Amino acid sequence: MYISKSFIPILKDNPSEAKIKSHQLMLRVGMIKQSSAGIYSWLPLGFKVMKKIEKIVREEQDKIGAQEILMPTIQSSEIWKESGRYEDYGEEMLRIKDRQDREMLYGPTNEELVTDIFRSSIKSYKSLPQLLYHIQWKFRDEIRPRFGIMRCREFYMKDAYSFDVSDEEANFSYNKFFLSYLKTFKRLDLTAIPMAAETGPIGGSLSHEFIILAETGESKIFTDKRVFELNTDDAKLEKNSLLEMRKKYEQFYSVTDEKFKKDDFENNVSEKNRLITKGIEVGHIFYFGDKYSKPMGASVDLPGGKKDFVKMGSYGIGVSRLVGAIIEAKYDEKNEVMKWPISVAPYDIAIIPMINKNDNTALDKANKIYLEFEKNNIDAIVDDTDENFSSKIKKMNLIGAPYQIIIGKHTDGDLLEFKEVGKDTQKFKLQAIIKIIYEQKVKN
Ligand code: P5A
Repeated sequence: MYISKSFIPILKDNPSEAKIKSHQLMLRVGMIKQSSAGIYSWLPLGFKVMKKIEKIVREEQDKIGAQEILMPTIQSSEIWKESGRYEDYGEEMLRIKDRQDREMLYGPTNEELVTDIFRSSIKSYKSLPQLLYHIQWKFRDEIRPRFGIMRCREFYMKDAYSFDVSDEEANFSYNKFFLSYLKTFKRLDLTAIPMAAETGPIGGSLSHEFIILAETGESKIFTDKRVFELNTDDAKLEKNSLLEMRKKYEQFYSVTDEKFKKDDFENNVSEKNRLITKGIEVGHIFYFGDKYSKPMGASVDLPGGKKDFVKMGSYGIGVSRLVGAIIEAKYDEKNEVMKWPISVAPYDIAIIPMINKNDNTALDKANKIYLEFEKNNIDAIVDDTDENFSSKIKKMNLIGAPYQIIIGKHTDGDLLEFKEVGKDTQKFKLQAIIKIIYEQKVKN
C-alpha cells in the first residue's frame, strides 16, 4: 500500500474526547470512526488488524474441534421467553418490533439460539460432544459506553457453546476452551491470566475471566504473581492432561474483585507475591449445566434408554475489544510509538524514502523493494508523499508496522537501513530482511 492512495486519515494531535491510549491511537490513525454513541465504523487500518485477530481466534477454535457456524444478529423473543431470560436481561437488550408487531431483539449473546439449533437436530448421546462457535456482531445497550471499542454497544465477539452428556464430559469441554484461550492470547503476544469470576446474566456455577494487565482496565484483580510464570507447553488435548493444566493455574490465587475475599488472599499468597492491579477482560468462559437445556427441552437419549438434558457451557472472546487491548499493552504513548505484534500487524514493514524535489532515486528504490516484498508475501506500506522526513517517521510510528526501512542519505549500494521498532538501526541486504520477517511470520 502507498500512503498517497491509502485511506488512513491521520490526525495531527490526540483527540480530546479519548481518555485512554487505545482510544487515542485508534482515532488518531483512523482505525475507527464513531457513528453514534458506542457504535463504530471500522476503517481499513483497524479492520485489517481485527480480521487478523479473528483469523487467529478461528484457527485456535478449529484446533480443539469446534465447528464454525453463523447465527443471525436479529433473534426472536420467543426462545428468550422459553429460557426465562427475556425479562431478566433488562435494559441492555435492544428490543425491536417488526412490521407484524413481533417482538425481536438484537442478540447480546446466543445461548438460546444455539440451544434451539441443537435441540432440533441432535437426539442421541452418540453425537456428543458438540462444540459450535460463531464470530458475529453483538449489541448491548450499555448504560455508559466508553473507551472507544473497549466498552461499546455494538461489538464483535467469538462465542462458542459446548453440549455434553455429563458433568465430567462438560468439564473436559470447558478445559479445551481454557487451553485454546491461553494459546490464542499467546499468539497475540498477550499474557492473559484466567481468573475465577462471577457469572452474571449468563449464569452457572463455574466461570473464568481471561484478563490482561493494564492500568486503564475496568476489572480490579487480586493475584499471585507466580501465575505469570506458567505456560501451557506441556498440555495435551486429553482429559487428564487438561485437568493437570487447570490445577496448575488454580493453585495460585487469582480472582476479580467480585470474588475477592481478603482472608483467602492473605492466607494463600505471601506478601511478596501479592499483586493488586487492574486489567482488561478479553475473554470469559462459563459452565452452566442445564440452565438453558432444561427449560428449552434440549435432551438426548442415554445408553440405558433414559433421557437427560445436555450439559452446556459458553465461551466468549471480545474480538473487537482485543484490538484495543493489544494497543494498551504495546503502545508507548510518551514517545508515540506503536509496535504491533507481527501476527496481527496491519503492515509487516514500513518503507520510508526521503524524497527530494526533482530526484526520484529514493522513491524508485522504494518501489523496487516494495515489489520484492510483494513477491515474498510481505505486506509493506510505503510513504510516497513529499512530506518531510520527521513527519514521515512520526506517521509510521503511529501506524505501527513492527519493522522499518529508511531510504536516505546513508543508503549505499545494496545495504539498507533496517530497523525493528524500538531497537537500533542496522544495515542489511534486502534478502536478509526478507528472511528475518519471513521467519518471524512463520513463528506466529
Ligand atoms: C460467553 C459467550 C458471554 O456473553 N455468552 C457467549 C457468554 N460472555 S461475556 O463475558 O458477556 O462477553 C464475552 C466477551 O465479550 C467482550 N465484551 C465486550 N467488548 C466490547 N464492548 C462490550 N460492551 C463488551 N461486552 C463484552 C469481552 O471481551 C467479554 O469477555
